[in-house]
Amino acid sequence: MLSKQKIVLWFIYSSFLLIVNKESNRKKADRIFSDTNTNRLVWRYTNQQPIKLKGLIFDCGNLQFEYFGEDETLRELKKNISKLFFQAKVQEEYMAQQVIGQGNYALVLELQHLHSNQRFASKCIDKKKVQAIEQGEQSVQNEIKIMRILSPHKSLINLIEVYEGDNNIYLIMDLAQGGSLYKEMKNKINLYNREEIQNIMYQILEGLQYIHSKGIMHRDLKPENILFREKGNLNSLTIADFGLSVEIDSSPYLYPKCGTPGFVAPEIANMIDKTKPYTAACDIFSAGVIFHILLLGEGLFVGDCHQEILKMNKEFQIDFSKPKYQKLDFDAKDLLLKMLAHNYSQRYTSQQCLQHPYFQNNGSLQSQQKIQQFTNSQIQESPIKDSFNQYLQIYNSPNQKLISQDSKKLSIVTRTPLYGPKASTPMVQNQVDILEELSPLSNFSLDQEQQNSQQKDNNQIDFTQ
Ligand SMILES: Nc1ncnc2c1ncn2[C@@H]1O[C@H](COP(=O)(O)OP(=O)(O)O)[C@@H](O)[C@H]1O
Ligand SMILES: *[C@@H]1O[C@H](CO)[C@@H](O)[C@H](O)[C@H]1NC(C)=O
Ligand SMILES: *[C@@H]1O[C@H](CO)[C@@H](O)[C@H](O)[C@H]1NC(C)=O
Ligand SMILES: *[C@@H]1O[C@H](CO)[C@@H](O)[C@H](O)[C@H]1NC(C)=O
Ligand SMILES: CC(=O)N[C@H]1CO[C@H](CO)[C@@H](O)[C@@H]1O
Repeated sequence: MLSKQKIVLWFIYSSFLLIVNKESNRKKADRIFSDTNTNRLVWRYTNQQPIKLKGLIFDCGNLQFEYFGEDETLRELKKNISKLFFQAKVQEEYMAQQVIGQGNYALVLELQHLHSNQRFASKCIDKKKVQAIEQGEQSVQNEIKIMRILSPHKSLINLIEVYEGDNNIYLIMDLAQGGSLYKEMKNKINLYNREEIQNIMYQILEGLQYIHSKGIMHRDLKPENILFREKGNLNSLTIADFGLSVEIDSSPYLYPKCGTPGFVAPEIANMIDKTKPYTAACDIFSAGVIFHILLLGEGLFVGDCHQEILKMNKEFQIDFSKPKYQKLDFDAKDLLLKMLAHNYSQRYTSQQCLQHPYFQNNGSLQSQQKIQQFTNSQIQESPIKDSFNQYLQIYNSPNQKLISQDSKKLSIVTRTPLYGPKASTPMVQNQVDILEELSPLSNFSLDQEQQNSQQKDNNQIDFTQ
């Protein structure tokens, strides 16, 4: 019985792969936005508690599969094909808990997985809002594609699966419960000590090494996009937000000139020919700016507004002979300069950075295993604490992202601040407009169609039409 079922499953799985391959020759595998309701997987559930999987329906062109099986096997199948398909009816698998973040066209929620009770994050992307943005659909498709290439890896926020409802796309991801590096820096009352900086930078560089090894560049590395999996654990760092990530060899890139003022590499900020490829070295520059903030408590380019910061950024107004840099120890300064090299071909790679004496020095690898509390840092109040906070205040005022199709200038697209003064977390139930598809599951029942199909024999495939 079981082996027969395995054979049938194998058959379904191979058919999926066949269809996907055929589809990708003809069209994109995931036809999101356009032609909704096709190419989606609809799972069927039992109506007993706890709810179990009992089958699936898959529409593709004029083929329709219907399959019934055991929960355990279907779970395995679900995992196997979650990288290939958009699924329907997110509310049957997840229950919304609370809002944890917000972007211009996406709301990030904490979800509870009904099957495992595990917590996840979901980026809920409003399809209509995305469609109104230049190349918006393409950008969402790209984000999903990149996350699928990269997942799973410990240094990154992984994409688990994707759902599509009538109004939203749901990217189900690992939940980072420790907030962002940005938030962490804002709450910090003194500068980081050497060990903390080594820890943070080592993990960022490890993440980048992996991303770059997959032929991808992040392009928007900054403290807001560095998250911690666990509260109070500096060693649980992960890289998030692949919204601007692209494949390095896919030039001309989607949004060729993009990044954040103060973090964007000079070769991107000053780019004239938007069809010209650039390299993963742009991420090293941004990581170098983060390193700079951690070491000195202020940004590399300090200005009164984003326009001013961007101008300094483009003109590369840096003077490493300033007294503040003399205070740095040799290794730290050396690594900093190698990461911030103006000429991208002279910038260190992530691999070179990880092997730099700065990390070999004083047991940095050992310290990675150690769990550190953010709060009880040993070092004394720093005299440059004020500049640390000053930088963060400037930086806090409107959070902006650069996206420009025009190669002559970098236009700034303003986004909702991610970490403004935090309003009390809105209850999910009140976000009806955005969350109509993801209401807390209080009321699950099988619809008529499902009840009818329940009578059918198990282990069967229907090809209709
Ligand atoms: N996996 C996650 N776990 C916890 N919080 C997250 C997660 N993903 C995003 N967030 C929160 O939501 C915010 C917005 O998400 P992000 O992916 O950066 O969206 P956008 O690209 O619109 O800025 C993040 O800054 C972070 O605070
Ligand atoms: C899932 O994938 C694994 C590895 O490719 C395979 O061994 C297994 O049989 C698959 N299971 C199902 C139910 O498709
Ligand atoms: C950048 O560095 C490379 C390698 O060292 C060198 O060949 C190139 O001329 C440099 N470019 C500029 C603009 O200095
Ligand atoms: C279940 O749904 C019905 C209608 O959709 C509603 O009237 C009822 O209050 C719901 N019950 C619960 C427990 O939420
Ligand atoms: C492992 C190691 O070498 N630890 C040393 C790090 O540096 C401090 C002083 O800065 C020493 O006290 C530790 O022994």
